[in-house]
Amino acid sequence: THKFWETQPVGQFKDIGDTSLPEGPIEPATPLSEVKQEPYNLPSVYEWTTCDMNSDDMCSEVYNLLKNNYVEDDENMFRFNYSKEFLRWALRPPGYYQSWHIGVRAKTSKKLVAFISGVPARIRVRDEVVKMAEINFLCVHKKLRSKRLAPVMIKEVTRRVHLENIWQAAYTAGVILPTPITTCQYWHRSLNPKKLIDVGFSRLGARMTMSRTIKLYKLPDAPITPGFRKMEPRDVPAVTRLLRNYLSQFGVATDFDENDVEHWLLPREDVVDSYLVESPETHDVTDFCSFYTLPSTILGNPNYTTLKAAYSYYNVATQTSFLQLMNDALIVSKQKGFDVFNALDVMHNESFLKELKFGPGDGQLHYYLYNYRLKSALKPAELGLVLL
Ligand code: NHW
Ligand code: EN5
Repeated sequence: THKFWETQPVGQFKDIGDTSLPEGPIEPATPLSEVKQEPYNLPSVYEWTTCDMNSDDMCSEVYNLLKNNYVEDDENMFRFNYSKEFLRWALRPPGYYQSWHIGVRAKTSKKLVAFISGVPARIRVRDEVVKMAEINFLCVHKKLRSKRLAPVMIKEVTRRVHLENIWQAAYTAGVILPTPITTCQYWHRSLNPKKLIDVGFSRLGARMTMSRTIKLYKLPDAPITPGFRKMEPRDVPAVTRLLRNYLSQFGVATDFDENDVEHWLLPREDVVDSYLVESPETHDVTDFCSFYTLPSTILGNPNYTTLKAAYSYYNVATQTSFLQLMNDALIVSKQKGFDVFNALDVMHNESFLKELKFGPGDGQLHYYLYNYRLKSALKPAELGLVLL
């Protein structure tokens, strides 16, 4: 039933619960000379292209493919609309490989019809830090679906990752594949309830009026915590220490160094926002929160075209309560014009979701590792990794 995935070095459904299998790589690394040197064959009407995300034209082509063909919710009411600046950020972290930004074109028209990408990352699994690729933005044009193009693209990105002597990968999907390391729930906090209801993102609760609903979700105009401010370049060392210490408690987590923190967490307008609490007494950085900007196109609504969503990224509370810290994140995101604040039940997020009036969504996010077996699945709260 998974003709492709059954052939891949991933945890298989039949092996779930088999404690005799060891934790770690499923297949050993091979000498680079044994990695296939030529690209996989595509159906003859298509050709491979490497996408130079530094080029405005290439970046626009990828942007437009995704804008029109990427992930939708189960009722096809919303479609992710990652911005060009977001894609540039997501695809060019420290040490990125242009060869991992892989497009497929129609030979005759040269139109970009499919895309898949990888970026390098260090991910810690238990006690071991593993060099991996984070695979994202797999997309095949709507008119070319179900032709088995995706397996060829996955094999090609795998080959190019292997050429850099990297043998593991991490990825997420809304669909169940063999086999998740954990399954997370999406939660949503309304910031602009009237619009969310008007566009069908949420519904008026039972025995609720619009004005009661608006009142329910009202937030203060400015953050409450003394010393709460935007992160700046000078904060990179302190934020890195805070985050590394926090993430060390999770079974699977990203291993951020200062370069990573500078790239992934320094604020970039309309891409990523980071705030911290600087103690007014000691000037220590004691708490941190961040979120990224990912709008969705609202499909077929006469009054609105885009839903502005913030997604919880990495958060650490040591002196401020998690509740107050994330309430301040909600306050600043509301001030920035977001309609909704989304979060997964990863890390310690459970501790604030219900109290801050998040509600569970209809979507789940499954996390996967390629060529790395875990003895057993994790709880979402044991995961210290957020993919974009
Ligand atoms: S998840 C978002 C994926 N993209 C979308 O959902 C966009 C809308 N959908 C599409 O564009 C984040 C197409 O439906 C896609 C499939 C392209 C999804 N992951 O070509 P066929 C990511 O980007 C399997 C993995 O006929 P299609 C993460 C499916 O199970 N596999 O289908 C990406 C079946 O295999 P099976 C997926 O609908 C991670 C086969 O594809 C999948 O025209 C990639 C059917 O192919 C998904 N999301 O195109 C893996 N969706 O065995 C990275 C379907 O069941 C692995 N399939 O027969 C690591 C690689 C690096 C390793 C390095 C050491
Ligand atoms: C990852 N890099 O289904 C890419 N989103 O709940 C792949 N639902 O927005 C990941 N269906 O529940 C793909 N409103 C997986 C996600 C795909 C997108 C997706 C879900 C996540 C979503 C919304 C809208 C549903 C529209 C109809 C939803 C309810 C909100 C409500 C607010 C008030 C309190 C209760 C909840």
